[in-house]
Amino acid sequence: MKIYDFAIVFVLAVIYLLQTHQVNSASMSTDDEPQVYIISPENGDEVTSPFTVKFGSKSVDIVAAGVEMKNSGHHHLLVNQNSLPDMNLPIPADSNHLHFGGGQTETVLTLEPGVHSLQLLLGDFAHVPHVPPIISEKIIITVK
Ligand SMILES: [Cu+2]
Repeated sequence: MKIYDFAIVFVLAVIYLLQTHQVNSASMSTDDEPQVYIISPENGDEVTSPFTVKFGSKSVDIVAAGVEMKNSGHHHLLVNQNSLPDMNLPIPADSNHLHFGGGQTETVLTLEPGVHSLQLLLGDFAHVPHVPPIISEKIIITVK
């Protein structure tokens, strides 16, 4: 009888541990993962220059460049890039790699009429992408 009771407790404990583990891993992969995304314009939008680009973020703090803080960074907007910059080096600074080192969460862009791509990449205090990189979906817009 005692062995039987022990077996039931053991089985219940295993079921409890399995359920707890499943709940934890599910919440980690969805809610806690740092993310950046372009709020507007939306993929496929037609816009007129100049237009505002709004940056969104989740589970990461947006701070100014030079501020060394855990789980933080500043936005970089990649304009018309078919390949990503070297993830081990500071993100280049040019007209196709725009830095928002003041911790800005939006900008006003002027682009030539035509089709353009926009993508956000977060950089740390030294402008280096995180490991793993925190990068948005790439959106395609048309400037009229
Ligand atoms: Cu930067």
